[in-house]
Amino acid sequence: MIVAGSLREAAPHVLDLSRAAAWPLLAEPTSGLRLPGALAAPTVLLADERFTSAHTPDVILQLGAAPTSRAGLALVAAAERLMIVDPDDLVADPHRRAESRMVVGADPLAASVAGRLEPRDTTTWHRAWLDADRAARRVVDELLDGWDEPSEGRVARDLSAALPSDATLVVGASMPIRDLDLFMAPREGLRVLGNRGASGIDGFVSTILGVSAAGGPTVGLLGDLTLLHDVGSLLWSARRGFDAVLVVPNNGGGTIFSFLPQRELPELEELFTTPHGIDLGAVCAAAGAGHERVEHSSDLVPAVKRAVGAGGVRLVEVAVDAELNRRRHAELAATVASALRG
Ligand SMILES: Cc1ncc(C[n+]2csc(CCOP(=O)(O)OP(=O)(O)O)c2C)c(N)n1
Repeated sequence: MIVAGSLREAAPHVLDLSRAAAWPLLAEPTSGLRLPGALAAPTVLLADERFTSAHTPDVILQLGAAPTSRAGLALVAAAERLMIVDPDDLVADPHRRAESRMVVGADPLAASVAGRLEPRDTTTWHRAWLDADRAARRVVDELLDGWDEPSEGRVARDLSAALPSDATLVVGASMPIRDLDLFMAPREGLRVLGNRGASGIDGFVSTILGVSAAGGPTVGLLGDLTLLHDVGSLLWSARRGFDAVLVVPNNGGGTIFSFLPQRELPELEELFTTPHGIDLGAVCAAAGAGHERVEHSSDLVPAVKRAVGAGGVRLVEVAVDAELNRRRHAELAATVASALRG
C-alpha cells in the first residue's frame, strides 16, 4: 500500500506506481495526490477498525509526512514493513518503525520504479480495498447530501469539490484538516496547502494572506478559534488590497476536544472548548471585510463563489451546531460499518 502524507512537490507518477504495482493509494489532501485513481474515501475506511484489521498491508510505502489521522498512524504502525520516502525531511516516522527512510524526491522515485515493474494484475486483497472504498464513498455522499443543517464534513467536501482549478485551498489545523482528509473526494487541479508543523492554530490568517499574495483564488478553511487567534491579521488586511475568502465553520470554540479523551472532564468547556461568544459579523464590519453567514448546507457554495467573485477579504461564516456535528460523525461511522458488513 502507498500512503501519501503532506508533500511539497507534485508527484503525479505515484499514480502510475500504484497502478503498476496494484497497491492502493491512500492520499491525504495535502499530498497533492487526492486525485482520480487514489482511494476516494480512504480515511473513512481507515476509521473502520474491523475492515482495516482484516486488511492490514504487509508493506507500506509512506511518502512525505506521517498520517494526520490516528487511524492512519495506527495502520502505518501495524504494517509488517514500513519504507519511507521523506523528501522534505518532515516528521515522517513518529513510531520509529521504518526499515528504510529515503530522503529523495517522491516523483522521480515513483517514475523510476513504476517504469521497471511488470504491471501486475489486481489481487483479492487489492480488490477488497477498492470495493470497500467505493462503498464508503457512496455512504458518505448519500449521508452528507441529506444533511441540510451545515456540518463540517459537508463543508469540507463541498468546498473542495466546488473551487475552480486554479484555486488554492489553505486548510487550518484542528478539525478542518481532519474533515478535509475524511471527506474530500479525489479531483484534479485544486492545490491544497496547510502549515501544520506542530499543529499550531496561530498565525493562520497570515498564512492565507501570504498564499493569496502569490495570486489565484485563495480560500482558507479554518476554525473560529483559529480565526480569532490571528484576528489582528484580519483587522489589518481587509483594506490593503488582498483577495482572500475565509470559510469558518463557527461551532463556538475548539470542538476537536469533544472527540478526544478530554470530553469526559468537567473542565472541558472552560479549559478546552473555550467558547468565545464573539459576533464574527461585527469583527468583519470593524475590519472592513465582507461577511456572509450560511445557515443551510446548499447555500455554502453559492456564498463562496460570490465572495471569490467580489474580491477583497471576505468571511463566509457557516453556522454549525457542535453537538449535532459530533452525533453526525458517529452516525457516519456506524453507517459505513454496516455498509461494509452488508
Ligand atoms: C498556538 C496554539 N495554541 C493552542 C493550540 C491547542 N489547540 C489545538 S486545536 C485547538 C482548538 C481550535 O479551535 P477551532 O479553530 O475553533 O477549530 P475546531 O476545533 O472547532 O475545529 C486548540 C486551542 C494549538 N494547536 N496552537
